[in-house]
Amino acid sequence: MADEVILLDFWPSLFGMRARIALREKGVEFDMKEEDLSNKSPLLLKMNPVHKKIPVLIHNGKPICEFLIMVQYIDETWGPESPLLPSDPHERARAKFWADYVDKKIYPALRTILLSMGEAEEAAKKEYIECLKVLEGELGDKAYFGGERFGYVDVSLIPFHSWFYTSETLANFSIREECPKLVAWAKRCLQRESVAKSLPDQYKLNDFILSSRRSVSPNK
Ligand SMILES: N[C@@H](CCC(=O)N[C@@H](CS)C(=O)NCC(=O)O)C(=O)O
Repeated sequence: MADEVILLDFWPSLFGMRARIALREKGVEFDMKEEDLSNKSPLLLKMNPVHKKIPVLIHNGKPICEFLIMVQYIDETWGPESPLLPSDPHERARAKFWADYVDKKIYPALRTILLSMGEAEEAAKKEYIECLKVLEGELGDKAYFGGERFGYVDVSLIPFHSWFYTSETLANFSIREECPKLVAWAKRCLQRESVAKSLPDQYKLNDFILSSRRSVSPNK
């Protein structure tokens, strides 16, 4: 019997995009079920009763939650010929370190840029650019973070590309000027079908973010 693979997702979600990319890199066919996060479905509440968050991967009826855990599961279950995590333990630890850096540093700075104004926004913008530069230093002259092969750190970071336009216009800076190598890397990633198919249009996303932002913060 063929595998049944369902992804509970929400189109603007950075974490959802990561899951889509990882599955597509492995050539896994899946059914993407769009969630309304203001009115979560009984299936989401049943499959992720602890965090109640997307993405949730449901493989033959069994849920896998939290992206880091999910990507390891995907890597171990499908497409051994195209691994996302390195097989060498030290290289694997290094990839996890940088993906963790993206979650701990880039994600919170981006959220602050989107939700705040004035000094807090300025500080977050500075932090965001500094952290992107640190990542650019780690990338160096390599094609991808892991070298020649697209992998875990690339999957974790590339969804931020679809939010670049909004963060640049809100905080008034140019990522191209600040981090040219990172922009070239993003262009390379976007040539991959797995990425191009999984990232939403940046202008559609911008409209969505601005309207959500107005409902969260009436001053903006
Ligand atoms: N740590 C989680 C984060 C997932 C996450 O933050 N999901 C958000 C959408 S981007 C969500 O479902 N939010 C709904 C909520 O918090 O109620 C992961 O790695 O998968």
